[in-house]
Amino acid sequence: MFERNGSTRSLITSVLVLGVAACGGGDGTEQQTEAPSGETEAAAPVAVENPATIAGVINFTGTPPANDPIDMSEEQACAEKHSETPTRQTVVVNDGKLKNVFVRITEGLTGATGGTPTEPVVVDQDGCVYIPHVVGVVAGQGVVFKNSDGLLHNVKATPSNNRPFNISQPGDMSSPAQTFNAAEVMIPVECNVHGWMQSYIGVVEHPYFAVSGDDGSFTIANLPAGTYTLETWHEQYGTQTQQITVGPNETAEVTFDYDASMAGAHVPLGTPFDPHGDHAADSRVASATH
Ligand SMILES: [Cu+2]
Repeated sequence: MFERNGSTRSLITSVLVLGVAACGGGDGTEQQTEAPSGETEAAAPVAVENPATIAGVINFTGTPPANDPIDMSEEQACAEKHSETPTRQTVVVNDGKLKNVFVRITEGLTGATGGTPTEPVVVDQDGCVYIPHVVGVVAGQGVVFKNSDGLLHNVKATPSNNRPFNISQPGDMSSPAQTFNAAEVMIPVECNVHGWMQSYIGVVEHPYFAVSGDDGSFTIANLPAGTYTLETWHEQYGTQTQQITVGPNETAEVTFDYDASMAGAHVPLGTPFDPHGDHAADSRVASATH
C-alpha cells in the first residue's frame, strides 16, 4: 500500500534531487533533513572516507533522429506552456552529447550502500510532459507525481518486478508517494489521457546512479574507492557496460559512446504498456483515452 508520504508541503518543495548529481552533496556533507514527527529518521548517508567520484560523459555520433512532434491542440493549457512545438524526448542530443541516459553501478559495491532516502523524488506533469523524462530512485524511496497542469492526467506505471499502479489526477495535486521496493531498470510510466506522455524510472538498490544531463554529463559521487562496473541505459540505444577503477579522493573520468547506427538495439524494459489491459480500471480515464 501507499507509504506514508509526509506533508504535501514538504513534498512539493522536495524538487528532484536525483538528477545529474544523483548522489546529492557528494562532498560528504550530511544533508539536513527535517523529518516530521512520526517519520522515520532520514537514512544517513554512509560515511565514506576519502570518497571517490566518477565523472562521465555520454557521447553521440551521427545524426540523431528527429523526435516526433506532439500535437497538443486539444490541450490548450498545455500547448500554451511551450514556446515551440513540443516533441517526444526519445533521443535528445546537444553538441554530440546524449541526454537521458541512466547510469548505475552494477558490480563492485560491497557492504553498506547508502540507505534509502526518506525524501521522495518528484516527477512533475507540466505542459503535458513528464519532468524529468528519466529519473532514478533507490528501492523503497518514494516517487511523488505532481500535476502542475490543472487538467486530468493519469499516471500508469507498468513495472515487471514491482507492483503496477494506475492513478488518476484530475487537477493540480500531488500523488501519495509511490514506492518500488525491488530494483528494476527501467519502469515505463505513461499517461492514459495523453498518449505522448512517457517517462522512465530506474529503481536501484543503492544510490550510486545518475542521469545524463543536457550536456551529456553525469556524476556519481561519494563512492568508496574501488573497481566498478557501470551500466548505461538509453530508451532507444540500449545498454553498455564499462569497468572503471577510482582511487581514494580521486575523480575518474569515463565516456560512453553511442551512435545513430545503434537504433534498434535491445532495450530492456518492463512489460510493454497496454492501454487496454487489466490495469485500465478507471473507466472515466479509459474513456478519455484517444
Ligand atoms: Cu496526461
